Amino acid sequence: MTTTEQLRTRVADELDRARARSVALTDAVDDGDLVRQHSKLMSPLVWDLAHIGNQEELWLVRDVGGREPVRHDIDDLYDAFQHPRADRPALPLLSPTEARGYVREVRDKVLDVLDRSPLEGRRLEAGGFAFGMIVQHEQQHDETMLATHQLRRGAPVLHAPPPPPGRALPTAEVLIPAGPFTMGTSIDPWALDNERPAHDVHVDAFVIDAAPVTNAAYQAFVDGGGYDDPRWWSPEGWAYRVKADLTAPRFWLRDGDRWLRRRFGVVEPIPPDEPVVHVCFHEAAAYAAWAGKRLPTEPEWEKAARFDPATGRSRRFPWGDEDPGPEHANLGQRHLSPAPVGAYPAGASPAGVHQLVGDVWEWLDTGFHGYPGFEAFPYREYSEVFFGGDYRMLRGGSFGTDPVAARATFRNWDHPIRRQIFAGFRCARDVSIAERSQGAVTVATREDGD
Ligand code: AVJ
Ligand code: FE
Repeated sequence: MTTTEQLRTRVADELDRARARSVALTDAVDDGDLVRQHSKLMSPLVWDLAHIGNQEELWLVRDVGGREPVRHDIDDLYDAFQHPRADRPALPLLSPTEARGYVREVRDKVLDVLDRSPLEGRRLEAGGFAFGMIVQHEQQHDETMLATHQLRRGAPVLHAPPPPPGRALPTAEVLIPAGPFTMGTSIDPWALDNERPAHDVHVDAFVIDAAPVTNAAYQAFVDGGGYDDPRWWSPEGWAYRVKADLTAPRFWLRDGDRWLRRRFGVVEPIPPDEPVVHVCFHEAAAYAAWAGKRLPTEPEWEKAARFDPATGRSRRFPWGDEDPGPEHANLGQRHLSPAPVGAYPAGASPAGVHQLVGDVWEWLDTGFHGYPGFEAFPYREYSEVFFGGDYRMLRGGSFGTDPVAARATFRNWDHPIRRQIFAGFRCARDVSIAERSQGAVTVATREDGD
């Protein structure tokens, strides 16, 4: 088989995998549930489904394929910029049956377009980029639909085995020595525009938690009055904490003197060793201040996740360049919760930082901007129009993120008040003078030993 034929097969497999997930998420509920709005923050599931098909039609049927529109009359309905999520249920949307027929018709044409594409030459087609972009788009909406399922009331309809057990980590924190590293990528063929280009960034020495903050650790903050003490909160965070009457992570329920949580329709005790999830940026930053730490910056996170001190180069993933397997990370909705800390020793970075990829998106203390040399491609509305807005970066993906959109260069962002996403965090801090010299000794020793 030629390389082009291998790529064609890979693209077809990825398209199939994404579609199987979209179908499972939408077949899990009845038609009434598909058209209902489960939260003002979310679209009806049937909007996501037809929007997935419409994006696929725009880029793969019309642009790459040069074909006639399948349904030119619905572009406006499924343009996310035309209608805020809260207004979408009132639109004359395709019915569930029509939406299913529409995405099937588009997909049939796309498989034909794929058969005829050279997968090289034109930038949109080279390396299968447009197909990869559309696969990632569908998987991102599948994660959004999973968040809608979490918001939905009623009996559980999604099922998955529990995550693997955790185990104790050798250290709670890891020191990352000062120095430059390569951030972003210019070579990953399916990397989106905001991950490009690769560029060198100097990062001062810092200390980062070896694992995300757990429910038990976060509960100490809650039970210790953290939500009642403005000292820990930024002025903006405190204003939101008061306005929204935040008292604990979203989906936590007080039951006498203990806490429970609701997770995809199941009410259960909160597992102490799992990363906390469904906290907003302000809650994450308040916890970090209470703990005497801070949130990492985006360059710090990416350096912790990608920098290989033995070679000086940046990896695709903390464990190396291989695609994620079930031993590396909790991704792809294989489980319906984060996994306990220590569950993925094979996924740790060279420095010993665990669970950077998978489990929970991690809030970072950095806004959304383009890298030096950024160029919008193929459309400004994916990234560029959000630069400089009221957003904070999120990295690493969650248990609901597919591996195809979980590269260590992948960038996500959201408003700092959002809690319905599968987001948690880990803390970082500056290094003390004593640690700085200790860190230098550790690095020198390692280099001497090589
Ligand atoms: C990158 C996750 C913020 O869901 O709004 C989906 C991805 N862009 N359709 C979002 C996206 C267009 C985007 N995030
Ligand atoms: Fe979209």
